[in-house]
Amino acid sequence: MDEAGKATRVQGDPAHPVTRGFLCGKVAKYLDRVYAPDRLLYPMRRRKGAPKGPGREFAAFERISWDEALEEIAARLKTVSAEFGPESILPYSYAGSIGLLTYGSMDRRFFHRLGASQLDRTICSTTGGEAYLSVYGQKLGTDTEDFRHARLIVAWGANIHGNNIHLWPFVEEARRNGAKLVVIDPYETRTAALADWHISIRPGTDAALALGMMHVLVRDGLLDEAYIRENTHGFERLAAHVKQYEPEVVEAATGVAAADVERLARMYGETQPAAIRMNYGVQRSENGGAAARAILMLPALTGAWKYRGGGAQLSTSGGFPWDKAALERPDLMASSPLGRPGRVVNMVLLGQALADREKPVMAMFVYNSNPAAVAPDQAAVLRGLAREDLFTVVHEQFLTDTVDYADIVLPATTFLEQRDIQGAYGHYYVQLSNQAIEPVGESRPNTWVFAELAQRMGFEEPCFRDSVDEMIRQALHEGGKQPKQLRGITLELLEEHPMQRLRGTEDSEETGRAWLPFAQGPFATPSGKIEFYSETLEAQGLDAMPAFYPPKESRGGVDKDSRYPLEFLGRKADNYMNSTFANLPGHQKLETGFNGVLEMHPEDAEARGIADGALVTVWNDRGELQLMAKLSRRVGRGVVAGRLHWNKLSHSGRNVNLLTGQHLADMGGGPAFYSVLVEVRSADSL
Ligand SMILES: Nc1nc2c(c(=O)[nH]1)N[C@H]1C(S)=C(S)[C@@H](COP(=O)(O)OP(=O)(O)OC[C@H]3O[C@@H](n4cnc5c(=O)[nH]c(N)nc54)[C@H](O)[C@@H]3O)O[C@H]1N2
Ligand SMILES: Nc1nc2c(c(=O)[nH]1)N[C@H]1C(S)=C(S)[C@@H](COP(=O)(O)OP(=O)(O)OC[C@H]3O[C@@H](n4cnc5c(=O)[nH]c(N)nc54)[C@H](O)[C@@H]3O)O[C@H]1N2
Ligand SMILES: [Mo]
Repeated sequence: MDEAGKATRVQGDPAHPVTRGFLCGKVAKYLDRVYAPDRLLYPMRRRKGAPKGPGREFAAFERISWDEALEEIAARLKTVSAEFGPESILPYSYAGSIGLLTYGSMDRRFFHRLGASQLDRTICSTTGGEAYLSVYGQKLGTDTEDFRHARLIVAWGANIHGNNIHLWPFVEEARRNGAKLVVIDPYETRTAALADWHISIRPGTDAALALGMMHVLVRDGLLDEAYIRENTHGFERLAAHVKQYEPEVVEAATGVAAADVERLARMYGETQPAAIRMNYGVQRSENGGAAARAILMLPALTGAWKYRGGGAQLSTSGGFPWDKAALERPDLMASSPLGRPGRVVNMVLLGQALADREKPVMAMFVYNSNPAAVAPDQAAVLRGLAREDLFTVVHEQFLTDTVDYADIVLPATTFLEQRDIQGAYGHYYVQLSNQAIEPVGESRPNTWVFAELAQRMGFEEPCFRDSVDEMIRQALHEGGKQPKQLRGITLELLEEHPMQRLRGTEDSEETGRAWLPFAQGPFATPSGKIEFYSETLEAQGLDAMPAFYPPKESRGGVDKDSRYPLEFLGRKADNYMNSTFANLPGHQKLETGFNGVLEMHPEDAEARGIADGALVTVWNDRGELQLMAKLSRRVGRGVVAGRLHWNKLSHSGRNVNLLTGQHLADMGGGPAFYSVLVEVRSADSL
């Protein structure tokens, strides 16, 4: 920080055991964001007569004071609630700056007390999350720091180098000691390009590959029988079930040669420790829950969990037993005008929700999210956001695609301008994230905004006056019985030592033995074991054991003669965070060569008379998008790929989510961003 209180440098903490002082390229340039000339600095109101939608940027708005903004919002929410019922108010938020309080605390209290619709936050991880819980009962996984001990690492739908760079040094360390890295991805990511073996799989067919691997493991006895006997449920039925997934059957489904299925299974079954890094790529698919379940069962068959550096990691978030009830206060729903919990709206189905006339959404409050760019079926979403009878508030750092549709815009702080507490989904440390600088301009944190609004709504519960520090203490169960993982972790301790390992996840000092999450039971599942067979899912009408069905919207799907023969991957950019950073020149420069581009296999391009660099139209029933063709063997035949960006910075004013749909995955209500069919033509042909 300089004398004027301006931050001058963002750096990693060299003492952090996972990140060890280095930052990803996006955050290393974070000050570009904090002090960007186009940052939102004060509240604004849409000018009378200025239509909703892109094009006018700041000219669409006039500056107002916080008082005016909050008064107007409170007044509008009261009228909407009185006229249409409180459930016609919809909060819309996702991760934003990822701190616990910023993610969900005062905001949840506010909407619970209001009686608003509840948002089901499914857009990222709920499909895989439910899959994980159905098998293991808790979202724990191989410690990031332990990947260095692996002899085999399988990155399964996980772009480690692009999206999860802090794991990469541990992968490199393992490889220096002789480990092999295998990547299973329909796209040749940076990770795949660096791997020992890239298996290019047809999108949405991972369940077949995992079941085929099980087939080989069972057939050839590459199993840890003692581990299976002691720790798992339903093995006999699983063994019978996987007989049908012969390598040739798997080849036909996945495009992975039968010999490669054999080789992968043998490699996996014969190498210990073997670690699978699954990220959320696999589960963004119609059949994604089943695929995640099947993959996650592999280490239970080989007993990989017994070895340091073995097992699997999807997320470690289940290790953090925050007091969510104290933070979010769901009990307040009972004292709302509704007197009961509000209806639940799946955030993936925003387009539908905004078009619903029976149970209309009349006011929407967006924070921590940019749905105009990140939600699927963009045409439906934008149609909804453009409704003149919808009152929209957006709390943001920048004039995003969503802000273009706002009635009231509120400026938000960045993580440097507020205090928060953080868990993780790739490690096991609780962290205090301190405020480094004063809020820039008139920006304010989420917690402040909802506390202020609560006062203006006349909410009298004392919890609406809780300070940030009080909420941090509540999250830690301070003053109550702390769960063993958080025992002794208090705000005072964090102020002194801002990073605390979750208790009980440390290696034993006495025996020197490693802490391993699933080396033995009991497990938090109904049977107390790892569930190959799930009676719980069966009772819900789902498959008791994972099975493969080709996604309906895929080349192998029901509509084989589809007018749309190409599978489309609308992927994340390596240098943005979903849509965050996409507006910053420095980040755009890093992404050079990929902005507004459609990657296409040369043979698919040739068949359509498309040359490298040509402007092409990519379309399906949901819309059409103009992109620049980039002929590339990063994608296989039959697959094309584009990347997330801001709509208004894209050639046709729309991004890849114009092509994605509101169809859901098989579990958890998650999106099927990667089950999308399209056709491509040269933009000047008809
Ligand atoms: N640079 C960067 N880092 C990020 C983000 C970002 O936007 N940019 N986003 C953050 C967020 S919110 C998340 S959730 C994580 C997600 O991190 P990841 O889960 O790694 O994210 P994705 O890029 O969605 O998916 C990973 C890979 O899955 C591949 N894939 C698509 N379909 C299939 C399939 O059917 N089978 C298989 N095997 N692979 C498939 C994609 O091509 C992609 O390379 O990353 C975080 N980190
Ligand atoms: N096609 C396609 N679509 C996808 C994905 C994909 O891979 N492909 N990935 C999906 C995934 S995994 C995810 S997680 C979602 C992410 O979707 P979003 O959560 O909407 O993610 P971002 O695009 O990063 O937008 C977050 C916004 O919050 C703002 N923000 C940051 N911090 C704060 C804060 O403290 N307060 C407030 N009020 N605002 C803040 C940022 O400025 C940013 O504009 O996108 C999904 N959409
Ligand atoms: Mo995500």
